[in-house]
This record gives sequence, C-alpha cells and structure tokens, in this order.
Amino acid sequence: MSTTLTRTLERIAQIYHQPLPDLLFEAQRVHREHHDPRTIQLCTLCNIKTGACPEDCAYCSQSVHNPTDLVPQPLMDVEGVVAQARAAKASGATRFCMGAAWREVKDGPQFERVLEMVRQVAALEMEVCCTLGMLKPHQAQRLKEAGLTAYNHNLDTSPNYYGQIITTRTYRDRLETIQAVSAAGISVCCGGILGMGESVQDRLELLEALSELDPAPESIPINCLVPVPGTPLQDAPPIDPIDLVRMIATTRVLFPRAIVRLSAGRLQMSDELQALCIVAGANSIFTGTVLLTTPNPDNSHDEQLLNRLGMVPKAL
Ligand code: SAM
Ligand code: DTB
Ligand code: SF4
Repeated sequence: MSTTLTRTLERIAQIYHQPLPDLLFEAQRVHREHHDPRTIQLCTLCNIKTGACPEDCAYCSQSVHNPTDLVPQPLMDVEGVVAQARAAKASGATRFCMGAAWREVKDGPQFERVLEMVRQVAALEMEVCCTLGMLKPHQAQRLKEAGLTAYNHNLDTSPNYYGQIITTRTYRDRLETIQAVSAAGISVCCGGILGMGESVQDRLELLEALSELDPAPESIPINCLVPVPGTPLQDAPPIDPIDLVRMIATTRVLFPRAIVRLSAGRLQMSDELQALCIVAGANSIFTGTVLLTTPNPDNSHDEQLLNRLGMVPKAL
C-alpha cells in the first residue's frame, strides 16, 4: 500500500471516529456550504426486469443462486415504465432510476428498448438513472446519447470483503464499468451496503475506494441490508444505528458536493434515526412502496416525516 493511500485511510478513520457531536458539526458545516439543508431529493425506482440474475450477490433477492420467493419477470414495456415515471413525477420525485437484474448489458432489442425508456423518461424532464449491470464503453456512449443523467453501479463493500459477498465478478470489473460511465460523460452513482457482516474497517475502506474514483461520484447511495429470506445473508444482524449515522456523516465530509442517498433499509429505521441521518448530511431518499423487490415506507409516511422536520422535496 502506498503512503498516500495509507494517509487517506487514516484521515477517513479520524473523521469517522471523532466524538459524535464533532462529527455531526463538521458534516453540517460541509453540508451547508454546498446544499440547501431544508431540501431532500426524492428518487423513485422501477425494476424493469426482475430476477433470474446469473450473479451470486449474497444479499440479493434476484440472484438465481438464491432460493427466494421472487417470481422472475421479463423486461417491461416502454409504456408501463413511462407511466410509472409520470406517477413518480406527480408525487414529487425528480429522479427516476430503472434497474435490471442483468449481469451485463447485451447489445440487441432489449437494450434498444431500454434506450427508448431512457429517451421517454428524459422527455418528462426528470433526471434519469439506470442500473443494468456491467457496461462496455460503446453502450455507455449510447445511454448518454439517449439522455441518461446517471448510472448506478455500487462497489458495495471494501475490496477485501468483496469476495465474501460476490464471486461471479471482481472489484476490477466494477471499476471498469464505472470508468466507461465517466468516460461517456454520464454522472456516476456509486455507493455500498452496510450490515453484511463487514467490519467498520471494511466500511472505511469502501469510502477509501470511493474517494479514489476520478471524478468523485456525484451520487452515493448508502444502503442498509434488507435481509431477504433464502439469501445467504438472511440472518445478518442489523447495523448499529449510530454506526450508520457516522457513515453518513463521514461520507458527507469526504464528498461535500455529492448527493448522499439514505437508500435501502428505511422501513426498518425509526423516524428519529432517519432524521439523524438527514442531519448527518443525507439529502435524498427513495420513495414508493417498493424499492426494487423489497418494501419501503409509503409516500404519505415520508410526506409526514418531511413535514415534521420542516423540510421540502428538492425541485429540479
Ligand atoms: N444488477 C445491477 C447491479 O448489481 O449493479 C443492478 C441492480 S442491483 C439490485 C442494485 C443495488 O441494489 C446493488 O448494487 C446493491 O447495492 C443494492 N441491493 C440489492 N439488494 C439489496 C438488499 N437486499 N439490501 C440492500 N441493498 C441491496
Ligand atoms: C442502490 O444503491 N439502492 C437501490 C438503487 N441503488 C438501485 C436499490 C436498493 C435495492 C434494495 C433491495 C431490493 O428492493 O431488492
Ligand atoms: Fe444481479 Fe444486481 Fe442482484 Fe447482483 S445485485 S444478483 S447483479 S440484480
């Protein structure tokens, strides 16, 4: 390990381990320099192709390797997806993210259909994001031409722990797709999952890996594992809520301009914990009663929560 890398990790650990009031104060200071602290971006997900994924991600309901109750569904029609995007926009979302349970994008009619979805959602004047698995440079280029704003491709955990969670692809594969996305001029959405049995050190090493991306990710989803019956991680114990707050605050300090998304796992969190995560610098949530395959708080609950906090959804 080079000295610069060691120093980065040391700095990240110093930020993370400081007394919580100091950490929250620093995160708030950084947050207020770059963002309006009263607003939060609402993003809605749509699973455009469900299940039967050849990858073996230990957390995922959609892997063929995991005997879950999920019923696979083929790629949706363009019209159905656009109708969901319109509904999401009507309920205050300014970003729409389409996910497909693919290992990688293959050129052909299905990819052409996804490109058409991207064009039509972009025409609604929403930010459009996709998460379709691995991409080649020419595919990233075509997504860009279709109007894609961002591509989600998570590093999920530290390079060291990655092999405990996924064996069908490597960290390097992930980094190559992220590189293709950046090179095409698409904004990178890249984060991870907490609560998969990793150590605090692994989480800090994930932040280190994220901070090595060039350019830095503009969007960082922090997911808490939603344990799905039938997956190897079905019985993983939940993360300590204070550790989650520390991770969010540390992410905010390290990535001042990024949108930090309090992503999967909100249904398992109290309103107070969500409030603390927002104070720590999270400024986006996923809205709608399902994420991709797992439940999520409903819009009326989220509206009420924002009201109680005196906050408003962020306009485009
Ligand atoms: N197949 C694509 C991929 O893996 O990049 C896109 C879909 S995948 C479901 C998107 C992200 O959702 C994953 O990278 C992972 O971080 C997150 N995720 C999946 N299952 C989850 C779970 N049970 N709990 C929390 N996050 C999860
Ligand atoms: C991300 O990091 N979190 C979202 C989005 N990117 C695509 C997905 C969360 C999925 C949670 C598990 C599920 O619903 O299947
Ligand atoms: Fe497939 Fe993505 Fe689920 Fe992994 S996380 S099994 S790649 S859908």
